[in-house]
Amino acid sequence: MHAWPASDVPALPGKGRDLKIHDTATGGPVSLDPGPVARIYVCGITPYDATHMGHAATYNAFDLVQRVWLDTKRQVHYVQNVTDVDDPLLERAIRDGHDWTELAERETALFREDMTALRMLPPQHYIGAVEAIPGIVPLVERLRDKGAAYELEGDVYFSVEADPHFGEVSGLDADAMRLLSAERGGDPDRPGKKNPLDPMLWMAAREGEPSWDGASLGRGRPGWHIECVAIALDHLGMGFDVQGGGSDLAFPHHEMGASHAQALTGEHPFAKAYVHAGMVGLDGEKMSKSRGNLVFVSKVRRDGVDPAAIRLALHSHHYRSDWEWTDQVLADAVERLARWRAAVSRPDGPSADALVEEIREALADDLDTPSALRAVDRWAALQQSDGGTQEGAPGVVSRAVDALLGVAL
Ligand code: 5CA
Ligand code: ZN
Repeated sequence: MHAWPASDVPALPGKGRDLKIHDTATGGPVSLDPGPVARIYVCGITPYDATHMGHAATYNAFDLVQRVWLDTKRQVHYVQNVTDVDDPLLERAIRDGHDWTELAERETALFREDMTALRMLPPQHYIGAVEAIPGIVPLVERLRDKGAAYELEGDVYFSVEADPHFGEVSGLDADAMRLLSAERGGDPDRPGKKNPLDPMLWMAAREGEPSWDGASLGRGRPGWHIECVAIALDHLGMGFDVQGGGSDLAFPHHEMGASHAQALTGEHPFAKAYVHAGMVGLDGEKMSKSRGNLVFVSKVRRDGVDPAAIRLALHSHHYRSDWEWTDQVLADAVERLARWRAAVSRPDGPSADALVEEIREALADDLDTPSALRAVDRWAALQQSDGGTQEGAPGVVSRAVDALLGVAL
């Protein structure tokens, strides 16, 4: 699939700091030490009801990871998927009487538009589940041949016991895993499974549902976790730097994905850090497709809000916290954007050197955007009170805010 156009990332004077980021698996901050090419996989949307502010907040966090890396003069190799065939997508298409491929295409197109408007950097490889099927089938066959997968009434399941590291990503106990598995696409109560947590790798063709040639697996369609594993291994390989997504993906999705890959290759780890963004809520509940309490980026854009203000609204909370989308969050961001724009509109102002370092320091410290915003606020306030006459300083601030925060002033 094609991704979306990249917005310009201005080069800044000096060099940024190395990123320290919270890793779910170790439960603490890790100093990432990527090579000259940093590698990141971020789970993409299931294309319906996109793009809501929860999605946008999660992609915002991983866009910042890349901006910090780019500022350290590294290249970034970024891969993202689109889950363009899966139970919830098919159910939605049936509910609304739409063709599932058209629904997926339309929603993916809208996501691309939203990402472009928000100046999120595009992945180099943007891969749909359907197009990944030819790569998924041999992985499932290999898992089965290694004894890490088994068949149940034509479906193929992964055996969680095949990976000695199973459980290390989420750190959850068996009861918690079982509950989350039932909530998030698993089938712990299906009779005949070796372990209730075992996830499906390949689902045999069902009447009236799309299916593909699965070679020795028979016709069917892929399970969810193996989709991301196949795409990540194909384009990044084992031991890439960051596996990203919202906190609802830690278990089972990222846990299972890591185990699939580790059982397949015998290597550990799948990713050096598992990074999870908090959940954005609306009216006291997690913003979710199933509840339908959604605020769409496209709707807010249509209402005339500058996408840069949406971006600032996303930055106003730390990526790891759970937070509420409210009208006030957006109104504050609109006001802040106007203040910043006024401050950079003059040819001179207070020195920008310290500010650039403050933004760099805040972001390198587990993407602390609230601190970064406060630093720019202080500079803008100083500008307002005529606190400096350095020529060109506003231009430096503008470029730094664009390069590091993805906000065009
Ligand atoms: N296609 C899969 C990943 S392979 C999927 O989870 N798709 S999704 O459309 O449901 O979610 C896309 C991303 O947005 C995921 O990283 C998910 O964790 C994140 N997300 C979903 N809802 C929210 C929310 N309310 N707040 C923050 N992030 C969210
Ligand atoms: Zn995924």
